[in-house]
Amino acid sequence: MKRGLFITMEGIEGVGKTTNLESVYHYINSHDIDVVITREPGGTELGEKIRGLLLDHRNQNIANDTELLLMFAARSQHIAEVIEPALAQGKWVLCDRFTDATYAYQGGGRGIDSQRIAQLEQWVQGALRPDITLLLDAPVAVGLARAAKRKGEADRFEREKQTFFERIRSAYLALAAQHPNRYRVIDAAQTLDQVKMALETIMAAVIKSA
Ligand code: Z5A
Repeated sequence: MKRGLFITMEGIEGVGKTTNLESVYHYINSHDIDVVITREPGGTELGEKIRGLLLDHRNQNIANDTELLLMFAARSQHIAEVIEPALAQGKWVLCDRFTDATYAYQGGGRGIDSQRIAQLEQWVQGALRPDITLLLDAPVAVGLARAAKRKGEADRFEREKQTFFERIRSAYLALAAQHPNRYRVIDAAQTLDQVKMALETIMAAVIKSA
């Protein structure tokens, strides 16, 4: 059986990942492709518990390395329980964030050496890497303004300063430049309809060449 395609969606806070992931999911599904939608940190019962620890703003003293290791602990379970089995069955996997978020947030944002992240990536994932990464890119002020309109308490990451998110955006753009074959960068400052159209154009080409 042909292995499925592993597609990830990335971007800073509030750029529209969750909103657009749904439409990408429906677009792929409408082409008779079996696709699993999931997210990180999380995606499994255990992973969602780890997500709760990571996002809880009351956990103010989480050390940077602890945060990094918790991301990879959740990811390890996610790969074993959800991602690998689906890909092996020929299903496509559409994931809201993956290891590029670790390079961007824990690397760019927190300042952890990317070599250390690469070691964990190798250990936890072996050869598993996304086939396609959709990067929704917008100025930090745009993402934060959109996120601010949502109801509810800000989580531990959302309470960070604008400069934290500027470093993350730069890290994402550097990753896109480093992996031009895998990355598709979409201007997420456009209207929702324009972003949706751009994503559908990209996905049409991906489906055609799959
Ligand atoms: N994290 C990490 O540090 N390291 C890792 O390895 C991983 C994750 C995997 C949780 O992720 C946190 O985990 C995340 C990074 C960290 N923290 N932060 N920040 P998450 O993905 O669940 O959380 P998030 O980035 O905060 O997602 P989000 O805030 O839900 O943003 P979003 O999904 O990109 O945005 P959205 O909810 O789809 O849209 C926000 C609002 O804007 C909403 O009202 C939309 O209707 C509106 N919107 C969206 N697009 C548009 C356009 N084009 N025009 C106008 N309005 C729009």
